[in-house]
Amino acid sequence: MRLSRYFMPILRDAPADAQIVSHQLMLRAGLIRQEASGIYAWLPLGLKVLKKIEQVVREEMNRAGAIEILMPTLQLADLWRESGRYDAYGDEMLRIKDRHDRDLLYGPTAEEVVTDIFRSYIKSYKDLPKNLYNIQWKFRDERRPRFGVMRGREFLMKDAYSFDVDEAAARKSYNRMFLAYLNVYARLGLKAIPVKADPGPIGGDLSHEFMILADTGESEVFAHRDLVEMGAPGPDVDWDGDLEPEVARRTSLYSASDEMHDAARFAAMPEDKRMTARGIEVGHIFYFGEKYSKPMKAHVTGPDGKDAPVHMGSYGVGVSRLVAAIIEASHDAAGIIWPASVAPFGAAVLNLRAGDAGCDAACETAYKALTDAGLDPLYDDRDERPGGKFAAADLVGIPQQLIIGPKGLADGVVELKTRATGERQTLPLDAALKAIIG
Ligand code: 5CA
Repeated sequence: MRLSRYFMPILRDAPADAQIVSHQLMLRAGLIRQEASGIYAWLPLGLKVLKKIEQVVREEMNRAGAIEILMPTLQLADLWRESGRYDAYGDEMLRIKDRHDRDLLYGPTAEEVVTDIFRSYIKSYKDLPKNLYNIQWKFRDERRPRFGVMRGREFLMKDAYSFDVDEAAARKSYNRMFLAYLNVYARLGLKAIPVKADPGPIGGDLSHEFMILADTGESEVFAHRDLVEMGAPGPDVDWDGDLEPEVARRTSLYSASDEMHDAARFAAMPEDKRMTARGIEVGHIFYFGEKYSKPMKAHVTGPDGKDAPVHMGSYGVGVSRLVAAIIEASHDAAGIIWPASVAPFGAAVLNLRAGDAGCDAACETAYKALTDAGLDPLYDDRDERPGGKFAAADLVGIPQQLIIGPKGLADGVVELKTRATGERQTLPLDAALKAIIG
């Protein structure tokens, strides 16, 4: 992409009402624009990152055996009357009437819709387990939308729903998602810890939240220090095998959100292992058995020939919140430092004297080579001061920056800057391209 033709509206100053660094940087780097309280337009750069996060989530869901569908944003109130949640959900639900005076709502989650789909087609335990997921916009009329997309009203969620014949099988589905989630966050360059959580209005009795540690997090987290360093299981998990030991290795170490905190158990741990921190909740998983399948009559015939409600769990990832969470975890005074897996552009070419024949030719060569290598480079071909170009590339967080100017070219060299470390190397263009492309 040539920056002179792109749409990347950079702001010199963050609007005064942006309180946390990720919100400030998302506005300054031109990732989002607020359209209404808690409702945002995604500008080109923000959309690119959002799509990349979405794709990582999708790949890890598919790997763990989940199947993608797409459910509508607007749902029938009658389905929620069946489950008993229509009145219980309260003011967070945006309620709408259509021209036939029928009650609709903008889905805050999709347990009812997916249960309705399931019960229409699946009647036998032989078709289980199933895990259906979608990546779709949700709406919750939050009392205090704040921190930009961190707590929005309209937000993008990946929500998966598992269906099993009994509790033991449902536990296996839960374990698959538990480990798949750790892989998602690791691929996004994040250290996420699972903490025992309160199921809240989703219901059920087994639940974990996944927390990114950051001072600006809205939740308080208590955990065993070793859990932070334990890392993800990696892609080679045998998803059909027994995952209980791998999950138990993590859940046996103490961790809890403030609602579930057991101060006595925490105090019993060695002092140097006790960690109290702030966390950003980037995922939440639940096992709730028959809570929806019973009232909504989503039954399957078991091996004994008897009909019984299916056992369900649901599994959410805050996809749009993750854009902000990654920035909270990875930035410096100059701007965002994207992990390569979600960077909006893989590399930048900075032309320090646009219009100079030598600079233009070298930049075009670099731009073509990086494009051909699939790096999706951003070429800053604007007629701008070098300082402005350096600042823009650092602010929007391009991982590898190729700096090409007349002085260097006279000596046969260019500069290669790595955003994360600030390290600069001076080398011939060919060698620099090789270093980026590999
Ligand atoms: N039905 C379940 C799981 S599919 C569910 O709705 N879970 S949830 O309420 O915990 O939401 C899942 C994830 O969505 C949360 O972990 C959080 O990362 C994200 N999320 C929830 N509310 C918001 C919000 N207002 N703004 C941005 N992200 C949110």
